[in-house]
Amino acid sequence: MESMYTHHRRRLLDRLTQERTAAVIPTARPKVRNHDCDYRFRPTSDFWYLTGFAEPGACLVLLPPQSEGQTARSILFLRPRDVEQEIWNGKRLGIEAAPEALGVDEAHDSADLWNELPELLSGYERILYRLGDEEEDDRHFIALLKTLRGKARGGVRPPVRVIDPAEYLHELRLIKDRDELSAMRKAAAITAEAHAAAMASAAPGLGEQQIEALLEYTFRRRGGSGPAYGTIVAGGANACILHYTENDQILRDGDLLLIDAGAEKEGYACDVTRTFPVGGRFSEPQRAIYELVLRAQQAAIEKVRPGTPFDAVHEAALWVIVDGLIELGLCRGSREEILEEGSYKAFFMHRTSHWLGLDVHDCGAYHQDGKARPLEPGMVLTVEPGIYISPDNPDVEERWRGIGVRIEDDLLVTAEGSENLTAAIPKELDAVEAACAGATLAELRK
Ligand SMILES: [Mn+2]
Repeated sequence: MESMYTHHRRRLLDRLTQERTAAVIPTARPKVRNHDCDYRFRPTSDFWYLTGFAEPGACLVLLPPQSEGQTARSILFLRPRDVEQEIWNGKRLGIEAAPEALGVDEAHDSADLWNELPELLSGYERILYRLGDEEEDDRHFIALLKTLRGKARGGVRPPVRVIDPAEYLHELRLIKDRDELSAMRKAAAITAEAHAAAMASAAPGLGEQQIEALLEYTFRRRGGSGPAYGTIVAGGANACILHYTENDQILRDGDLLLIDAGAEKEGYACDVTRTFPVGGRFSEPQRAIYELVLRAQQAAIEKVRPGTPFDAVHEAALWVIVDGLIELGLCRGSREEILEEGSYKAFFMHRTSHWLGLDVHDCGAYHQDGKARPLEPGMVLTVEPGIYISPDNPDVEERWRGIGVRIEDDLLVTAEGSENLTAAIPKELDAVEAACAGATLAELRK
Protein backbone atom coordinates (compact mmCIF):
# COMPACT_ATOMS: atom_id res chain seq x y z
CA MET A 1 0.00 0.00 0.00
CA GLU A 2 1.19 3.50 -0.82
CA SER A 3 2.35 5.38 2.29
CA MET A 4 0.83 8.76 3.05
CA TYR A 5 4.17 10.36 2.23
CA THR A 6 4.29 8.77 -1.22
CA HIS A 7 0.71 9.90 -1.71
CA HIS A 8 1.64 13.48 -0.75
CA ARG A 9 4.63 13.36 -3.09
CA ARG A 10 2.52 12.11 -5.97
CA ARG A 11 -0.06 14.87 -5.43
CA LEU A 12 2.66 17.53 -5.42
CA LEU A 13 4.27 16.01 -8.52
CA ASP A 14 0.90 16.16 -10.35
CA ARG A 15 0.75 19.86 -9.65
CA LEU A 16 4.43 20.39 -10.52
CA THR A 17 3.85 18.56 -13.80
CA GLN A 18 0.98 20.88 -14.73
CA GLU A 19 3.16 23.88 -13.95
CA ARG A 20 6.41 22.44 -15.43
CA THR A 21 8.12 23.14 -12.13
CA ALA A 22 10.97 21.22 -10.49
CA ALA A 23 11.28 21.18 -6.69
CA VAL A 24 14.25 21.22 -4.30
CA ILE A 25 13.17 20.55 -0.71
CA PRO A 26 15.97 20.18 1.87
CA THR A 27 15.32 19.04 5.41
CA ALA A 28 16.44 21.06 8.45
CA ARG A 29 20.07 21.43 9.43
CA PRO A 30 21.02 20.34 12.95
CA LYS A 31 20.95 23.31 15.36
CA VAL A 32 23.55 23.85 18.06
CA ARG A 33 22.12 24.13 21.56
CA ASN A 34 25.44 24.98 23.18
CA HIS A 35 29.10 24.17 22.50
CA ASP A 36 29.05 20.75 20.82
CA CYS A 37 25.52 19.64 21.71
CA ASP A 38 22.62 19.92 19.26
CA TYR A 39 18.92 20.20 19.92
CA ARG A 40 17.00 17.01 19.18
CA PHE A 41 16.67 16.88 15.40
CA ARG A 42 13.31 17.73 13.81
CA PRO A 43 12.97 17.63 9.99
CA THR A 44 11.36 20.61 8.26
CA SER A 45 7.63 20.08 7.98
CA ASP A 46 7.63 20.32 4.16
CA PHE A 47 10.31 17.62 3.90
CA TRP A 48 8.62 15.38 6.48
CA TYR A 49 5.24 15.75 4.71
CA LEU A 50 6.76 14.45 1.49
CA THR A 51 9.10 11.73 2.79
CA GLY A 52 8.45 10.68 6.41
CA PHE A 53 12.26 10.55 6.65
CA ALA A 54 13.73 11.82 9.90
CA GLU A 55 17.51 11.80 9.26
CA PRO A 56 19.40 15.08 8.91
CA GLY A 57 21.51 15.81 5.82
CA ALA A 58 18.80 14.97 3.28
CA CYS A 59 17.11 16.73 0.38
CA LEU A 60 14.21 15.75 -1.87
CA VAL A 61 14.35 16.67 -5.57
CA LEU A 62 11.22 16.29 -7.69
CA LEU A 63 11.54 16.43 -11.47
CA PRO A 64 8.36 16.40 -13.55
CA PRO A 65 8.65 15.19 -17.14
CA GLN A 66 9.98 17.80 -19.60
CA SER A 67 8.60 16.14 -22.72
CA GLU A 68 6.15 13.45 -23.90
CA GLY A 69 7.39 10.02 -23.04
CA GLN A 70 9.49 11.08 -20.06
CA THR A 71 8.37 10.06 -16.59
CA ALA A 72 8.57 12.05 -13.38
CA ARG A 73 11.52 11.35 -11.07
CA SER A 74 11.67 11.64 -7.30
CA ILE A 75 15.23 11.64 -6.01
CA LEU A 76 16.18 11.56 -2.35
CA PHE A 77 19.68 12.74 -1.47
CA LEU A 78 20.74 11.24 1.86
CA ARG A 79 23.79 10.29 3.89
CA PRO A 80 25.43 6.96 2.99
CA ARG A 81 25.90 4.20 5.55
CA ASP A 82 29.03 4.74 7.67
CA VAL A 83 30.08 2.12 10.22
CA GLU A 84 32.15 4.52 12.33
CA GLN A 85 29.56 7.34 12.33
CA GLU A 86 26.74 4.94 13.10
CA ILE A 87 28.50 3.71 16.24
CA TRP A 88 28.67 7.27 17.55
CA ASN A 89 25.56 8.94 16.19
CA GLY A 90 22.98 6.31 15.34
CA LYS A 91 21.83 4.16 12.48
CA ARG A 92 21.41 5.44 8.94
CA LEU A 93 18.99 4.12 6.36
CA GLY A 94 21.59 4.35 3.61
CA ILE A 95 21.39 4.94 -0.13
CA GLU A 96 20.80 1.32 -1.19
CA ALA A 97 17.80 0.80 1.11
CA ALA A 98 16.12 4.18 0.55
CA PRO A 99 14.12 3.59 -2.69
CA GLU A 100 12.44 0.49 -1.31
CA ALA A 101 11.93 1.90 2.20
CA LEU A 102 10.60 5.31 1.17
CA GLY A 103 9.14 4.69 -2.28
CA VAL A 104 11.36 7.23 -4.06
CA ASP A 105 12.55 6.49 -7.61
CA GLU A 106 16.23 7.09 -6.87
CA ALA A 107 18.55 7.71 -3.95
CA HIS A 108 21.85 9.60 -4.23
CA ASP A 109 24.63 10.58 -1.84
CA SER A 110 23.81 13.92 -0.17
CA ALA A 111 27.47 14.95 -0.59
CA ASP A 112 26.76 15.20 -4.36
CA LEU A 113 23.55 17.25 -4.10
CA TRP A 114 24.75 20.67 -5.22
CA ASN A 115 27.13 19.19 -7.82
CA GLU A 116 24.39 17.11 -9.43
CA LEU A 117 21.63 19.73 -9.36
CA PRO A 118 22.85 21.83 -12.36
CA GLU A 119 22.46 18.75 -14.57
CA LEU A 120 19.21 17.55 -12.98
CA LEU A 121 17.53 20.97 -13.16
CA SER A 122 18.75 21.77 -16.64
CA GLY A 123 15.88 23.07 -18.79
CA TYR A 124 13.40 23.78 -15.98
CA GLU A 125 12.28 27.41 -16.08
CA ARG A 126 10.48 27.22 -12.74
CA ILE A 127 11.93 25.87 -9.52
CA LEU A 128 10.12 25.44 -6.23
CA TYR A 129 12.46 26.27 -3.35
CA ARG A 130 11.95 28.07 -0.04
CA LEU A 131 14.37 30.96 0.29
CA GLY A 132 15.10 32.35 3.74
CA ASP A 133 14.94 29.22 5.89
CA GLU A 134 18.61 28.15 5.87
CA GLU A 135 21.31 30.61 4.80
CA GLU A 136 23.78 27.91 3.86
CA ASP A 137 21.29 26.19 1.56
CA ASP A 138 20.32 29.59 0.13
CA ARG A 139 23.95 30.32 -0.78
CA HIS A 140 24.20 26.99 -2.62
CA PHE A 141 20.89 27.64 -4.32
CA ILE A 142 21.89 31.09 -5.55
CA ALA A 143 25.16 29.68 -6.89
CA LEU A 144 23.09 27.01 -8.63
CA LEU A 145 20.94 29.67 -10.33
CA LYS A 146 24.09 31.37 -11.62
CA THR A 147 25.38 28.08 -12.99
CA LEU A 148 22.07 27.40 -14.73
CA ARG A 149 22.02 30.91 -16.25
CA GLY A 150 25.55 30.30 -17.52
CA LYS A 151 24.24 27.32 -19.46
CA ALA A 152 21.83 29.56 -21.39
CA ARG A 153 24.51 30.32 -23.98
CA GLY A 154 24.58 26.60 -24.75
CA GLY A 155 20.88 26.73 -25.62
CA VAL A 156 19.52 25.47 -22.26
CA ARG A 157 16.59 27.52 -20.92
CA PRO A 158 17.57 29.00 -17.54
CA PRO A 159 15.19 29.33 -14.57
CA VAL A 160 13.03 32.46 -14.64
CA ARG A 161 10.96 31.87 -11.52
CA VAL A 162 11.82 30.67 -8.04
CA ILE A 163 8.53 29.64 -6.49
CA ASP A 164 7.77 29.55 -2.78
CA PRO A 165 6.23 26.31 -1.47
CA ALA A 166 3.29 28.42 -0.23
CA GLU A 167 1.78 28.34 -3.70
CA TYR A 168 1.34 24.59 -4.17
CA LEU A 169 2.79 22.58 -1.33
CA HIS A 170 1.32 24.58 1.54
CA GLU A 171 -2.11 24.54 -0.03
CA LEU A 172 -1.89 20.73 -0.09
CA ARG A 173 -0.78 20.69 3.56
CA LEU A 174 -3.72 22.88 4.56
CA ILE A 175 -6.26 20.17 3.69
CA LYS A 176 -5.63 17.15 5.91
CA ASP A 177 -6.16 13.63 4.58
CA ARG A 178 -7.32 10.59 6.53
CA ASP A 179 -3.82 9.50 7.56
CA GLU A 180 -2.91 12.96 8.77
CA LEU A 181 -6.13 13.20 10.77
CA SER A 182 -5.36 9.83 12.31
CA ALA A 183 -2.04 11.23 13.59
CA MET A 184 -3.80 14.39 14.83
CA ARG A 185 -6.39 12.31 16.70
CA LYS A 186 -3.59 10.38 18.39
CA ALA A 187 -1.91 13.66 19.36
CA ALA A 188 -5.27 14.86 20.74
CA ALA A 189 -5.79 11.68 22.82
CA ILE A 190 -2.33 12.02 24.35
CA THR A 191 -2.89 15.71 25.03
CA ALA A 192 -6.24 14.97 26.69
CA GLU A 193 -4.64 12.56 29.11
CA ALA A 194 -1.90 15.08 29.94
CA HIS A 195 -4.33 17.93 30.64
CA ALA A 196 -6.55 15.71 32.81
CA ALA A 197 -3.49 14.58 34.77
CA ALA A 198 -2.45 18.21 35.25
CA MET A 199 -5.90 19.17 36.56
CA ALA A 200 -5.89 16.26 38.98
CA SER A 201 -2.37 17.01 40.23
CA ALA A 202 -2.13 20.79 40.49
CA ALA A 203 -2.24 21.97 44.08
CA PRO A 204 -1.08 24.96 46.12
CA GLY A 205 2.64 24.74 46.88
CA LEU A 206 3.59 22.75 43.78
CA GLY A 207 5.81 24.42 41.19
CA GLU A 208 4.69 25.27 37.68
CA GLN A 209 7.63 23.19 36.46
CA GLN A 210 6.31 20.10 38.21
CA ILE A 211 3.09 20.41 36.21
CA GLU A 212 5.14 21.03 33.06
CA ALA A 213 7.13 17.84 33.81
CA LEU A 214 3.91 15.86 34.28
CA LEU A 215 2.51 17.10 30.95
CA GLU A 216 5.67 16.34 29.00
CA TYR A 217 6.16 13.01 30.77
CA THR A 218 2.67 12.05 29.64
CA PHE A 219 3.39 13.17 26.06
CA ARG A 220 6.47 10.96 25.86
CA ARG A 221 5.11 8.05 27.89
CA ARG A 222 2.10 7.80 25.57
CA GLY A 223 4.29 7.71 22.45
CA GLY A 224 4.34 11.33 21.39
CA SER A 225 7.67 12.83 20.35
CA GLY A 226 7.23 15.51 23.03
CA PRO A 227 5.57 18.92 23.17
CA ALA A 228 4.63 20.36 19.79
CA TYR A 229 5.66 23.86 21.00
CA GLY A 230 6.90 25.54 24.17
CA THR A 231 4.67 24.39 27.04
CA ILE A 232 3.03 27.24 28.98
CA VAL A 233 2.18 26.58 32.64
CA ALA A 234 1.13 29.96 33.98
CA GLY A 235 -0.18 30.32 37.52
CA GLY A 236 -2.12 33.43 38.59
CA ALA A 237 -1.15 36.64 36.82
CA ASN A 238 1.51 34.82 34.78
CA ALA A 239 -1.44 33.86 32.55
CA CYS A 240 -1.52 37.51 31.42
CA ILE A 241 1.89 37.02 29.76
CA LEU A 242 0.79 35.41 26.51
CA HIS A 243 4.00 33.50 25.78
CA TYR A 244 5.03 32.78 29.37
CA THR A 245 7.39 29.79 29.30
CA GLU A 246 9.60 30.27 32.38
CA ASN A 247 7.25 27.95 34.29
CA ASP A 248 9.28 28.48 37.47
CA GLN A 249 6.83 29.93 40.01
CA ILE A 250 4.95 28.29 42.89
CA LEU A 251 1.20 27.67 42.51
CA ARG A 252 -0.95 29.51 45.05
CA ASP A 253 -4.34 28.69 46.47
CA GLY A 254 -7.01 30.94 44.99
CA ASP A 255 -5.13 31.41 41.72
CA LEU A 256 -6.09 30.09 38.35
CA LEU A 257 -3.64 27.98 36.35
CA LEU A 258 -3.50 28.45 32.58
CA ILE A 259 -1.93 25.56 30.66
CA ASP A 260 -1.26 25.84 26.93
CA ALA A 261 0.33 22.54 25.94
CA GLY A 262 -0.02 19.97 23.18
CA ALA A 263 1.69 16.76 22.16
CA GLU A 264 3.38 16.12 18.83
CA LYS A 265 2.66 12.73 17.26
CA GLU A 266 4.18 11.55 13.96
CA GLY A 267 5.12 15.17 13.35
CA TYR A 268 1.57 16.50 13.85
CA ALA A 269 0.72 19.05 16.53
CA CYS A 270 -2.07 19.30 19.03
CA ASP A 271 -2.64 22.75 20.57
CA VAL A 272 -4.84 23.02 23.64
CA THR A 273 -5.34 25.55 26.42
CA ARG A 274 -7.27 24.96 29.61
CA THR A 275 -7.60 27.23 32.64
CA PHE A 276 -8.61 25.88 36.04
CA PRO A 277 -8.43 26.80 39.74
CA VAL A 278 -5.29 25.63 41.56
CA GLY A 279 -7.36 24.97 44.68
CA GLY A 280 -10.11 23.19 42.76
CA ARG A 281 -12.89 25.84 43.02
CA PHE A 282 -13.40 29.00 40.95
CA SER A 283 -13.89 32.27 42.85
CA GLU A 284 -16.81 34.47 41.75
CA PRO A 285 -14.75 36.87 39.58
CA GLN A 286 -12.79 33.96 38.09
CA ARG A 287 -16.04 32.14 37.31
CA ALA A 288 -17.50 35.24 35.61
CA ILE A 289 -14.49 35.63 33.34
CA TYR A 290 -14.28 31.90 32.66
CA GLU A 291 -17.94 31.66 31.68
CA LEU A 292 -17.56 34.63 29.35
CA VAL A 293 -14.53 33.13 27.58
CA LEU A 294 -16.34 29.78 27.32
CA ARG A 295 -19.41 31.46 25.78
CA ALA A 296 -17.15 33.28 23.31
CA GLN A 297 -15.43 30.04 22.38
CA GLN A 298 -18.74 28.25 21.87
CA ALA A 299 -20.01 31.07 19.65
CA ALA A 300 -16.84 30.87 17.57
CA ILE A 301 -16.97 27.06 17.34
CA GLU A 302 -20.54 27.28 16.05
CA LYS A 303 -19.23 29.31 13.13
CA VAL A 304 -16.78 26.60 12.07
CA ARG A 305 -18.28 24.97 8.97
CA PRO A 306 -17.62 25.01 5.23
CA GLY A 307 -18.12 28.42 3.68
CA THR A 308 -17.57 30.52 6.82
CA PRO A 309 -14.88 33.16 6.13
CA PHE A 310 -11.86 32.58 8.38
CA ASP A 311 -12.26 36.00 10.05
CA ALA A 312 -15.88 35.33 11.00
CA VAL A 313 -14.74 32.81 13.62
CA HIS A 314 -12.74 35.53 15.38
CA GLU A 315 -15.54 38.08 15.04
CA ALA A 316 -18.05 35.73 16.69
CA ALA A 317 -15.76 35.32 19.71
CA LEU A 318 -14.92 39.02 19.80
CA TRP A 319 -18.54 40.19 19.88
CA VAL A 320 -19.40 37.91 22.79
CA ILE A 321 -16.32 39.09 24.66
CA VAL A 322 -17.02 42.79 24.04
CA ASP A 323 -20.65 42.45 25.16
CA GLY A 324 -19.48 40.55 28.25
CA LEU A 325 -16.81 43.12 29.10
CA ILE A 326 -19.49 45.84 28.99
CA GLU A 327 -21.81 43.78 31.21
CA LEU A 328 -19.07 43.18 33.78
CA GLY A 329 -18.14 46.88 33.78
CA LEU A 330 -14.66 46.21 32.41
CA CYS A 331 -15.26 48.21 29.21
CA ARG A 332 -17.30 51.36 28.86
CA GLY A 333 -19.27 52.43 25.79
CA SER A 334 -21.31 50.69 23.12
CA ARG A 335 -20.16 47.56 21.31
CA GLU A 336 -19.57 49.66 18.18
CA GLU A 337 -17.47 52.26 20.04
CA ILE A 338 -15.39 49.63 21.78
CA LEU A 339 -14.74 47.77 18.52
CA GLU A 340 -13.95 51.03 16.74
CA GLU A 341 -11.55 52.30 19.42
CA GLY A 342 -10.10 48.86 20.10
CA SER A 343 -10.34 49.36 23.87
CA TYR A 344 -11.13 45.63 24.24
CA LYS A 345 -7.49 44.98 23.30
CA ALA A 346 -6.50 45.73 26.87
CA PHE A 347 -8.14 42.36 27.67
CA PHE A 348 -8.23 40.38 24.40
CA MET A 349 -5.15 41.27 22.35
CA HIS A 350 -4.70 38.23 20.13
CA ARG A 351 -6.77 36.65 17.40
CA THR A 352 -8.93 33.59 17.88
CA SER A 353 -7.63 31.05 15.37
CA HIS A 354 -4.71 29.72 13.38
CA TRP A 355 -4.25 26.70 11.14
CA LEU A 356 -2.91 23.57 12.80
CA GLY A 357 -1.01 20.63 11.34
CA LEU A 358 2.66 19.68 11.11
CA ASP A 359 3.42 23.18 12.35
CA VAL A 360 1.54 24.47 15.35
CA HIS A 361 0.94 27.68 13.39
CA ASP A 362 0.47 25.73 10.21
CA CYS A 363 0.98 26.89 6.64
CA GLY A 364 -1.73 27.91 4.20
CA ALA A 365 -3.00 31.35 3.24
CA TYR A 366 -5.59 33.02 5.48
CA HIS A 367 -6.71 35.40 2.75
CA GLN A 368 -7.48 34.98 -0.94
CA ASP A 369 -8.07 37.82 -3.39
CA GLY A 370 -7.90 40.30 -0.53
CA LYS A 371 -10.67 38.56 1.44
CA ALA A 372 -10.71 36.11 4.36
CA ARG A 373 -10.86 32.68 2.74
CA PRO A 374 -13.85 30.43 3.35
CA LEU A 375 -13.35 27.31 5.47
CA GLU A 376 -13.27 23.97 3.64
CA PRO A 377 -13.61 20.37 4.80
CA GLY A 378 -10.22 18.99 5.89
CA MET A 379 -8.90 22.23 7.34
CA VAL A 380 -7.94 22.16 11.04
CA LEU A 381 -7.92 25.37 13.04
CA THR A 382 -7.69 26.33 16.69
CA VAL A 383 -10.43 28.31 18.43
CA GLU A 384 -8.87 30.08 21.40
CA PRO A 385 -10.37 33.27 22.75
CA GLY A 386 -9.04 34.65 26.02
CA ILE A 387 -9.37 37.46 28.53
CA TYR A 388 -6.32 38.72 30.39
CA ILE A 389 -6.63 41.40 33.05
CA SER A 390 -3.26 42.86 33.91
CA PRO A 391 -2.40 42.84 37.62
CA ASP A 392 -1.35 46.48 37.09
CA ASN A 393 -4.51 47.68 35.31
CA PRO A 394 -5.60 50.76 37.31
CA ASP A 395 -8.88 51.09 35.38
CA VAL A 396 -10.58 47.99 36.77
CA GLU A 397 -11.72 46.99 40.25
CA GLU A 398 -9.11 45.13 42.19
CA ARG A 399 -10.99 41.82 42.27
CA TRP A 400 -10.50 41.43 38.50
CA ARG A 401 -6.77 42.08 38.45
CA GLY A 402 -4.42 39.25 37.55
CA ILE A 403 -7.11 36.97 36.12
CA GLY A 404 -6.09 35.38 32.81
CA VAL A 405 -8.27 32.81 31.04
CA ARG A 406 -7.86 31.17 27.65
CA ILE A 407 -9.78 28.15 26.36
CA GLU A 408 -8.50 26.50 23.19
CA ASP A 409 -9.65 23.52 21.14
CA ASP A 410 -8.69 22.10 17.74
CA LEU A 411 -11.49 22.04 15.20
CA LEU A 412 -11.65 19.95 12.04
CA VAL A 413 -13.91 21.37 9.34
CA THR A 414 -16.15 18.56 8.06
CA ALA A 415 -18.69 18.41 5.21
CA GLU A 416 -21.52 18.95 7.70
CA GLY A 417 -19.90 21.42 10.08
CA SER A 418 -17.05 20.67 12.40
CA GLU A 419 -15.58 18.08 14.73
CA ASN A 420 -13.82 19.15 17.92
CA LEU A 421 -10.71 16.94 18.01
CA THR A 422 -9.98 17.91 21.62
CA ALA A 423 -13.53 17.72 23.01
CA ALA A 424 -12.54 15.06 25.56
CA ILE A 425 -10.58 17.57 27.64
CA PRO A 426 -12.74 18.98 30.48
CA LYS A 427 -13.99 22.47 29.74
CA GLU A 428 -17.46 23.04 31.24
CA LEU A 429 -17.22 24.48 34.76
CA ASP A 430 -18.46 21.40 36.61
CA ALA A 431 -16.32 19.04 34.49
CA VAL A 432 -13.24 21.17 35.21
CA GLU A 433 -13.95 21.16 38.96
CA ALA A 434 -14.51 17.38 38.82
CA ALA A 435 -11.22 16.88 36.96
CA CYS A 436 -9.45 19.05 39.53
CA ALA A 437 -10.93 16.77 42.21
CA GLY A 438 -9.29 13.83 40.45
CA ALA A 439 -11.92 12.51 38.04
CA THR A 440 -10.34 10.65 35.11
CA LEU A 441 -11.30 11.17 31.47
CA ALA A 442 -13.18 7.88 31.51
CA GLU A 443 -15.19 8.97 34.56
CA LEU A 444 -15.92 12.35 32.99
CA ARG A 445 -17.27 10.72 29.82
CA LYS A 446 -20.02 8.98 31.83
MN1 LIG B 1 -2.84 28.03 19.58
